[in-house]
Amino acid sequence: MTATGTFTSAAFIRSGKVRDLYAVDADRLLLVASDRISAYDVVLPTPIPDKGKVLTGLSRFWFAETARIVPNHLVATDPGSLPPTWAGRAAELRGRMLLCRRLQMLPVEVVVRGYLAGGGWKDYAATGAVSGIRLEPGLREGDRLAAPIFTPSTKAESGHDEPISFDTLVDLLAAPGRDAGELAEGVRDVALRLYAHAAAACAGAGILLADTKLEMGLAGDGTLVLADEVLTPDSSRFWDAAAYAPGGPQASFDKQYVRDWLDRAAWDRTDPGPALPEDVVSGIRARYVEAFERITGATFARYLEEDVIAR
Ligand code: Q0Z
Repeated sequence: MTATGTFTSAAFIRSGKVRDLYAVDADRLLLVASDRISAYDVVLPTPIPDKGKVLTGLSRFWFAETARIVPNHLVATDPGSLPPTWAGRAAELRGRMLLCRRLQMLPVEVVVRGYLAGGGWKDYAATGAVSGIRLEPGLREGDRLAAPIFTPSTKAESGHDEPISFDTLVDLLAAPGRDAGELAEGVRDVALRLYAHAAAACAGAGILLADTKLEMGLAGDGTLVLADEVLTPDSSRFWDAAAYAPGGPQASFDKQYVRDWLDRAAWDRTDPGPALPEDVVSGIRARYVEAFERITGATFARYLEEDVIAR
């Protein structure tokens, strides 16, 4: 029984579809973005090289961009800032890790929509409202909303998140000695300001930010903090402005290439998905890299180089 082995196995908390979470110490967590890709809710057996680094690079970009709007959980990105027990994993972590402050996570998904897509479109089509917000009649799938809307949802352990009204959000945020109404208003205000800032930045890069799912938590002193990954293609819908054609489903900037290939592969969308051929893998990788480069204005090669130099 080595100290290293003991710590490493004790540190693992859980895996999401495409990310892994570890405990570093009492007040810090490590988020590691893998190269796994999911499509139609199934994790495919073929990884996309550098996908985890692209998404981590985008989160890092947005944390820096939005720090004036809301504090965030990011502590460090350099493997050298981890305790010595992690030294053997530095190479695999570089560029894809986020060392974070451990927060008391809010038990909801914080969603903002600027366009009608996905679950928002389904709810509107069925009821004329999304998360209890009644929208003007006659909207089509993919239409831009007159103003972005805050549409929180539950955090489902399995299956899909359910939309909730603002009043239900207040109920879910209730805790002794806390003004849940004020907290919910703070969450909504920060979420709408984050969306407005990011949508404007994306628009300048020819990308429409259709919607985004954020996670927030509370620091020990009660401060609202932005957490998890932010404004990545896995947490947001990015559309190519040049191809925008409302009145039906929009092509996803990053995933359309894999979805189009899967649609032709006659796969029934049950686990396991089919292995991806090499040319499809490189095509998907190129889309992720293009999203990174358009949004950040930096080359992905430069991101990788800068990350080799420990900072
Ligand atoms: C994020 C998740 C992942 C699976 C917990 N700063 C924080 N403080 C407390 N908890 C979290 C965070 Cl980011 C936290 N998740 C989501 C991430 C794999 C699930 F990498 N869970």
